[in-house]
Amino acid sequence: MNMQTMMKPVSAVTDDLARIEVLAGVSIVIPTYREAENIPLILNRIDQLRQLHNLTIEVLFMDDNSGDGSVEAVEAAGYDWARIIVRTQDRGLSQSVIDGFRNARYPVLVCMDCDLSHPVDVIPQMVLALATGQQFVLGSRYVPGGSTDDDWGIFRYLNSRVATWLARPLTRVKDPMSGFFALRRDDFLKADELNPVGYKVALELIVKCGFDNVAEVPIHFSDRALGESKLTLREQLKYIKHLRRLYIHKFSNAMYLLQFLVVGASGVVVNLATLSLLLMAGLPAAACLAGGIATSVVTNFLLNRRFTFSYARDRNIWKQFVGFVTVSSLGIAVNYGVALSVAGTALAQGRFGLHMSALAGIACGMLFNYLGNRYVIFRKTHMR
Ligand SMILES: Nc1nc2c(ncn2[C@@H]2O[C@H](COP(=O)(O)OP(=O)(O)OP(=O)(O)O)[C@@H](O)[C@H]2O)c(=O)[nH]1
Ligand SMILES: [Mg+2]
Repeated sequence: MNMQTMMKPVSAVTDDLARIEVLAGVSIVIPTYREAENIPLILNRIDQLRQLHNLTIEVLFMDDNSGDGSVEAVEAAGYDWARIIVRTQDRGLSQSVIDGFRNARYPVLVCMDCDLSHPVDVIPQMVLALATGQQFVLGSRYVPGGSTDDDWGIFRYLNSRVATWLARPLTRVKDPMSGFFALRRDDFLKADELNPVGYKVALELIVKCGFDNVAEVPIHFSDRALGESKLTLREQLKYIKHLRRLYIHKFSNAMYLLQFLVVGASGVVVNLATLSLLLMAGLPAAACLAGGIATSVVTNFLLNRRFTFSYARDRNIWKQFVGFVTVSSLGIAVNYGVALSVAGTALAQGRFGLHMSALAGIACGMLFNYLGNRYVIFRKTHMR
């Protein structure tokens, strides 16, 4: 759901906020790494907001041991509602935020960056949205009224858009990559086990808390003026790993099947490539077909163990291999038998005759596996 900017006067917003006692008190969690220069600036902005709306707030800087004067900067600001927690283990942006939420004391949790990219003045709107039934509120760049600084290059824009598009099956919101969001502490505490990697903590929470009512408040996202970006290519690659975890969480069985099919498809390529190599080495057709099958069985096994069924990776690999081959053996036998028979016919006389035979074998082996499972092993029973 998209929330347009509410054109209410400041005093009306303050009154609205005062009425929602259940949500009295906002904990603002700010993950930091080397942001000493920005700390006084953001505290100053938050203080102005606090006074304007008479807000009860606390600010928690979750710092990954920057050692750049961040601790001193928080102390020097002298606000009794701001503190900094220096973390020395399990470093990372998402982990810091989750840690901060666990340490927060108020019923509303807000997360924002320290580099002044996120406008603090939409925080009241976020709190009001939570009070009117929304479960999660994003500060969004991609809803009407939202924007980014003009000097975003095409690469940065595309990067952000592709990342959002990859998350579409997980959530329909327009800006799930945003680092600026609010939710209720109670809902956070009920979340399924959280294990994000990288930067996308809002996406993690939307998926793991199973939120349906997500509001997006338009924001203008300003580029950082001071300090350095920590968003490296390595961080971005972690996103793929994070997505895989979230897809498995949301689509469990379908994801296992999908990965199994992708591995199966890779097996076809391995089979045909091996076949070509053995043919070039001058081996007889029967050996080439057998070699292709054997190699693909091994790569299929290794890839399924590493990706499809990675939860069982710590068990004995040899036992698993024997089990895998046993389960697939009838299909393998059919594959080999059909490939050999086709190879012996006139069909296999052309340039890629043996490859066609191998493909015929693969198709029949797969069909056999499927039919065997569907009508024998997992058949439906009829009860009278
Ligand atoms: N605790 C902690 N905070 C981090 C870490 N990496 C980044 N941050 C903080 O997370 C926020 C977002 O990081 P940024 O470097 O601004 O990432 P970005 O906004 O995607 O990219 P730029 O704005 O271009 O720099 C900032 O407040 C950082 O200080 C980390 O490893 N640990
Ligand atoms: Mg930033």
